[in-house]
Amino acid sequence: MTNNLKVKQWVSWAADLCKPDEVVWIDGEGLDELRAAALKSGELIMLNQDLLPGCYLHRSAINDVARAEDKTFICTTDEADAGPTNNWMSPADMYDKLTPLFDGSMRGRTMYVIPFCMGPVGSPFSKLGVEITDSIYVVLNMCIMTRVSKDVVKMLDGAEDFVKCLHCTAELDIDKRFISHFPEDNAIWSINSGYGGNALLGKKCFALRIASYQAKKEGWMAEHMLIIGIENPQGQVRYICAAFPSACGKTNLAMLIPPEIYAKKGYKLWCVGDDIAWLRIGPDGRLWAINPENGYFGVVPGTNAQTNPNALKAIGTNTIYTNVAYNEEDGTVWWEGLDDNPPEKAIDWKGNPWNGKTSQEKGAHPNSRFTVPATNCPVISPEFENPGGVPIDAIIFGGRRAKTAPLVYQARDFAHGVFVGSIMASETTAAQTGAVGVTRPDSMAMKPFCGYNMGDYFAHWLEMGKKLGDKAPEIFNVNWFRVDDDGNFIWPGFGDNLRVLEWILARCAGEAEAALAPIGHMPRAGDINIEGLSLSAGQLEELLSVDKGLWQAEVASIKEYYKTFGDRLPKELWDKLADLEARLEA
Ligand code: OXD
Ligand code: MN
Repeated sequence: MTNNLKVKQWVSWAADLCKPDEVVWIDGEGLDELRAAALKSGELIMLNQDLLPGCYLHRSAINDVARAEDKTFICTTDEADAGPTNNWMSPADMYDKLTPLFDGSMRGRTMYVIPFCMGPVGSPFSKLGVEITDSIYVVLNMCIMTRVSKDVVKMLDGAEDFVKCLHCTAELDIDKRFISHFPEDNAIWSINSGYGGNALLGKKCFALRIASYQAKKEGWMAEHMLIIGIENPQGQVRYICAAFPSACGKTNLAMLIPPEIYAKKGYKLWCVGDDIAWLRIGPDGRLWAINPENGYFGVVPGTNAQTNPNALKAIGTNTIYTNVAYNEEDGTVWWEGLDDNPPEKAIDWKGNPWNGKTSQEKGAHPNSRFTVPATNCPVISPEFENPGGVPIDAIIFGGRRAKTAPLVYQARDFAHGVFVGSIMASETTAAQTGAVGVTRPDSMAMKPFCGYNMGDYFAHWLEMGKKLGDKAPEIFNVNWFRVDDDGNFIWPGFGDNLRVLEWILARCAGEAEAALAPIGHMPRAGDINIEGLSLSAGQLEELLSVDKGLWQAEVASIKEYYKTFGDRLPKELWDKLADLEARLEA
């Protein structure tokens, strides 16, 4: 328990409202007792401790398996401050709506209070939060995904500011599910969901939505980006941030294994983070990044010894699996894309008997997840805990686009890069509820996560670029998901993405050639190393081709998208769009 009067008052206010039987403070110790209670209640299932030490399985409610964007709100006094990409309700109306739902919601249950730190303890980048929840699953996940310790409690004692995160699983009633953010009050209220992105409030809710609002006010950036270091054969490590929409391979890229020809030369990859970056201008005027999280909450299906061997190693110990299949024969887990040998005697993610050899149903939900400590990653960067973060050479944007975007292109300058990020679009995935495979705008991969008007967010990016001046990172766009006329992915992806990163870093160092295309600088086919790949020169040409007709249609849809921001869209972006249109016509 803390000495911080503000925290104590807020916790006692929440206890008066939710009326739990008891209040338990969490400082990262004594978690075995909580695990034992969760095993007893069935909230957790113990996996084979010889094969998967410290690993457990959780099955969520069937209606609660992904982020609920239609139930996610940004509650600002002025509707225009939430902008056209967010659902909005006034703070007063939302508090009125939610207070009766929270009233007595923890009767007969325990209220857990979790002080947590986003970012390395003691880092000038880091921020504190306190999550109140009635779910042991949430407590155990928060203790992996954020820093929870006695040191954090001590930090909280003297803290002026903390984010108030109130969560209750309640009845898991989908019609009463709300994930509400109050940026002006530093507060989050989430009810009727236990899914990670809706309930682990340090993650999307705080580290992106509330933090992006704080970042705009305080002059830094909170982004949906992985952070990696690439070590060259001379032992120099250079860092890249990359923004991709949910379930588009960020965790795979963050832990990639260099292809053999690169590994032999001595290239190595270091993972700083797989999902979120907080970026500040450092004393040297460059952009520096930390990963505010302490673990990975990754998509399980498709993870295997080829796609992500490092993740597979990481999730062999101390991992919470959510919604994968349970192998009754040996007490392990299985998911689609793990191997060709699904168990015959198993339980699927819904809790039903399942035979992986004969069943038509999936054993694991497409958005089933692992929660694993960052330090489990075999290629965790030695800089992971560095309070000053790492300096960023390049920022990459990327979506899932079947045809339009080429494998890679480079923005002409930082402001043009802001334009490139703003026009990002991607096909939806299972990480959010709703239809999968629908192309929608997803500027900077932040559409579901920006806690304020995205027009103002673009202006903030442009402003940061001006402050960074000639120290600004170079900006690129990549697309690993181009398909041929038969619908097959052309680019091999995974570890081979390093080939594209090599060109990107060479461009940053002024060591690689490019051709100027209407959309930006592009490698010529010979500039990407395809040695050892079964990719023909023709296929590489196709990957790098820019179809004018498709881009002209793209310009038309960007115009419609931009119009939704009205006068909050910076004029500079309209100018860049006009410029693109003119270049396409030229
Ligand atoms: C995630 C997401 O869980 O983006 O990281 O949905
Ligand atoms: Mn994400």
